[in-house]
Amino acid sequence: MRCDNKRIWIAGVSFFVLFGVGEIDHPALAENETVTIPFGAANPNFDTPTTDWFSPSVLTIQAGDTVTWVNKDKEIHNITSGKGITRIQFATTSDIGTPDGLFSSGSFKPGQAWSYTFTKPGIYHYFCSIHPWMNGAIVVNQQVPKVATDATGQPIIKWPIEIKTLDDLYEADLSWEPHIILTNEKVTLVFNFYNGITGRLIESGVPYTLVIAQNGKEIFRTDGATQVGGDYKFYSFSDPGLTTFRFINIGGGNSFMEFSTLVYQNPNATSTHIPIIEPARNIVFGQELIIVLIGPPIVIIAAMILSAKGVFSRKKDKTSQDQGKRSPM
Ligand SMILES: [Cu+2]
Repeated sequence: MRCDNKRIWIAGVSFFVLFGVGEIDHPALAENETVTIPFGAANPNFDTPTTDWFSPSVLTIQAGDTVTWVNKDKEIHNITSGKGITRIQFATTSDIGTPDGLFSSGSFKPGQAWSYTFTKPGIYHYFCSIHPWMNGAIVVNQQVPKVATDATGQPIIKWPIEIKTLDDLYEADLSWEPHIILTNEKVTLVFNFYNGITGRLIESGVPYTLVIAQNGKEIFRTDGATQVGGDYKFYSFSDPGLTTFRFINIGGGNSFMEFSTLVYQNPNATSTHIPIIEPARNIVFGQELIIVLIGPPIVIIAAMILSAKGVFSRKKDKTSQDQGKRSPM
């Protein structure tokens, strides 16, 4: 029954891999932000008491958040999506700005407010069409959830994730840290391979190929082999989106399994940041064991020899110096 469920589940995930997911809404996590229209915003002259037409003039939010503009000026204003003009342009040209038709508040009086919910990531410019020098922008980032999610946006409740190959020959437990994957952050992917029938950890090396695909495109591929059951890889994503970890050629055959999740835009990373992509580093257990077993004794013996020599030579020097001091007497 467990296998059947998994088949259905993998089929479901594959559906989303093939056809993609639309917007993933997390309305429960949506927040409200406020932009103030300050006193003096209606005055285009340089003696106006305000320096900002909107406060803040650039607001960064997450998809799903609602922005409320509060009119604290003494005049009527509106919020119109599109690009306005500068005060210089206002004085020298007949240009009155270019609405893009995405949203428009209509006029609202002093003390009144108007709200708009941004559902899609992007940069939204807006202005007041009555006073077109009043420009502002809302930067909408993709929402980062509080818990890791699978490809459908459902929270991943149980770690590690258990997945099986379609032919039932292998089973894997898969985990990664940190659980919520953000761009430009090092992710450690950890996995163990089990016999799909007996459920026992396969301690002999199991070869595999790990393919990471994002938004339908392969972005990383590496060959590896488990050591004492498991292996791990490091990776850093440069782009957000639907991401699939796919293990193929497991055991040198046609067995494969995959898991899809979502990678989110890192709100703290700049777009110029260069991602670190670390290639595979296998745990070479035999070698590490040798280092652990033989390393410390060699170091201890070496230290003993050196210190013994050091003490001996210093004592010898001291003796000869003492002798030298004594001889004139
Ligand atoms: Cu205005």
